Amino acid sequence: MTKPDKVVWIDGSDKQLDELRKESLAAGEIIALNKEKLPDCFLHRTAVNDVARVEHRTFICSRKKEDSGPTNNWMDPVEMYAKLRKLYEGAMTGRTMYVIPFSMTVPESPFAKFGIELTDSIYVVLNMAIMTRIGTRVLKCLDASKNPSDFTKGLHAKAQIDEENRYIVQFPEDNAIWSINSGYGGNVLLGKKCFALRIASFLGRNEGWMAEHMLILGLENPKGEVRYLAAAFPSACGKTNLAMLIPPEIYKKKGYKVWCVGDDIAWLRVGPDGRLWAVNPEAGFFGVAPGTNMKSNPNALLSCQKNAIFTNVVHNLDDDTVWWEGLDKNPPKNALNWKGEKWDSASGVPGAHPNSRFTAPANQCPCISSEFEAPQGVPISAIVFGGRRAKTAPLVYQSRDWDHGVFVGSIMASETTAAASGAVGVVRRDPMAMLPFCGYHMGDYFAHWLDMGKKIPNPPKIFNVNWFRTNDEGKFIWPGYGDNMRVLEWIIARAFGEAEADESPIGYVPHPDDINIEGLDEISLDALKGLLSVDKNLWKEEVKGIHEFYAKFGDKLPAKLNEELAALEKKLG
Ligand code: OXD
Ligand code: MN
Repeated sequence: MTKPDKVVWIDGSDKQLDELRKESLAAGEIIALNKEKLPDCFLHRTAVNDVARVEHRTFICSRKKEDSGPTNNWMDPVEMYAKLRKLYEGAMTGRTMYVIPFSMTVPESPFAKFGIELTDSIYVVLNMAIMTRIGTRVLKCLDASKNPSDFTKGLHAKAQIDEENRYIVQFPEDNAIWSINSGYGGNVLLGKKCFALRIASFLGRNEGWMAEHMLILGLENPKGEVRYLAAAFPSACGKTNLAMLIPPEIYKKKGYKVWCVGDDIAWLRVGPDGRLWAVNPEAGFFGVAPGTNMKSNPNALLSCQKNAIFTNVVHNLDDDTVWWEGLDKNPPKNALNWKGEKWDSASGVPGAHPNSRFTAPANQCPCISSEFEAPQGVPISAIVFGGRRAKTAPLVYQSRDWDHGVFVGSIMASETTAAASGAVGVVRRDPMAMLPFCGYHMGDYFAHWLDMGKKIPNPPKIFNVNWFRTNDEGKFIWPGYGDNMRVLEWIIARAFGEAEADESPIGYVPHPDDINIEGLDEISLDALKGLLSVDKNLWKEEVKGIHEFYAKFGDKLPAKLNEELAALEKKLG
């Protein structure tokens, strides 16, 4: 259909990848960076009209519309295939098609799922080589696999990068992904959002497991025990930062450490011991560059100092390094912006695109967990949901049980703008942070969560956090970053029955004394009390919003969630 001039199988060898880098350099698709300062790093610029995921052009083409649900775009698969075939027809003429066998999680893991991505972009091959396991090693495991649903077919063509004909389409019943007219990561690295979330969430429901938009981290205590949690936050709420958190000095002195298992996606299954076990299906980080610096996330920055690909950042021409807003206070003088134009930092126009990215191998992260590639994954003791709320949600609360926890996840919301002087931003409901990534009807997805609760003899405890409460001047009250460790400590202690809590209408909240604020000068006990308080009037307003949101799902909304909402209303009085 695509009629490439040449077909190249990707074997995953360094030799082949090196040759592809050379070809990509010669074609001007990537730019080599400073060999001493950023060894084996490259810069890429996407087309200016192709810089982010395109939710309005993303489709879940299940055979029946009601299986896609009210939160996804849908088109009849027969119609969609016909429409796309026309666009793919001859799209690779004059180009090479690369055949990338890839695996999500280590191919030898019993949880591994495999895919082939066909693409006409070397940039995609080079990124997939960082973000997934690729090549001959994968083909061997794919050959040995007996389950047809272990294999997903991915097709990507850049075509003309035409916005009007850009489609990111999942066909869940066919295990197929077709992406066309984009070259931007989230749309074209098919292992990530398209497969590991949209297709995998559908497979997980059929097979009794879960694919979630969650980071995974291990918290090591001074006794050397490591306890794991998984946390879901909407895009741009600091998941990568939390996954690689550096504990405050007082914790470091006592011997606490945080280990990163994953920063974006978790696949969760019930283990033989009755606990929920998580693997990170990815092999790398595709992180947002702006705002990443030695204070906000040194581990992320250190991860991308070699073998990394930078997309849409500033190019410092003096020494062939890269820069972005928030990296440091010294923007380069002689530089090109993300569009490749001469750039003057004094102009006030940002040099890097706000969604510019680094792609970096996870095993380069200084705090990568020793269990990062453990085939069975890590046992999860706590699940944490969170969003950006200026007022309503307290710093942390715990659900009463699994079903109530599912309710808490289902009402997740994040504000699109920071609040100023008491005015709150626009709330977008993003259940379990899966709004753009659920590969089937969200009402069925809630039902699957409730079902899973019955299948996990020893389920993790479920929590909600909000690092983003603001004061009357609109300033964040909680310092965030490394100090989030103080909240994680309480969460993990609660998960093991080692900490106290008070009851509130929305769930259990810590008593202010239960959160350690030693060495945290900017937060008084009074401020902490405020952060943990539950304002019944705000929550009554919240309930109205939840009713409206739930109405979307009609009779697909599990009765249990309506009961939880009614119970909340009653508790609020
Ligand atoms: C991401 C996202 O890129 O959630 O991880 O958008
Ligand atoms: Mn994400």
